[in-house]
Amino acid sequence: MTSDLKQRKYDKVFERFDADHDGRIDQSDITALAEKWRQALGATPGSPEAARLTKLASDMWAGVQQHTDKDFDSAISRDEWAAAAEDPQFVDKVAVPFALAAFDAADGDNDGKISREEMAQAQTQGGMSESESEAAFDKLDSDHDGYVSRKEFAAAVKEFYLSDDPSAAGTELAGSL
Ligand SMILES: [Ca+2]
Ligand SMILES: [Ca+2]
Ligand SMILES: [Ca+2]
Ligand SMILES: [Ca+2]
Repeated sequence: MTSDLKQRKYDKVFERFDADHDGRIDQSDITALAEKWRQALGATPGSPEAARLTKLASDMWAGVQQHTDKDFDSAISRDEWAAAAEDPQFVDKVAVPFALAAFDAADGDNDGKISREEMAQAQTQGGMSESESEAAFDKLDSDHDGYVSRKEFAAAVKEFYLSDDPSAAGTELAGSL
């Protein structure tokens, strides 16, 4: 049973990834996603950092398609997305990998953690204000060690998808990555 809040969250995520708004997520949207990350993080086109972001996006896309693209047309339709969202494995197999790719993109120094600076750079370029980015960081850094770990981030993503509480930490992600 999918609540209205969950349905809205799933719809919002679909719309975020469907960059050209044609109602399907396909390779062109993933290319646009990698380009958005590249601009947000200030990587030069053709640089190793830009190549790293492109690879992150395509690896994630390959994994996500396996669990969503049931008719093998290399695109996720809204119906396929809605069907996948009903699968108990959706969060682990689709939503978390999608979100962790964005996490790894923001982790510019590749130490497996997001510092306050890395978060600010990724998010303020993405349209978040500095204070919104600070607030999101504080919620995500649940052990308050000054870094958001992959584990903390994955936990927040799961909370975002599975919780019906609009004030849960993961809900911050809806306005961020
Ligand atoms: Ca599209
Ligand atoms: Ca399809
Ligand atoms: Ca880092
Ligand atoms: Ca932490």
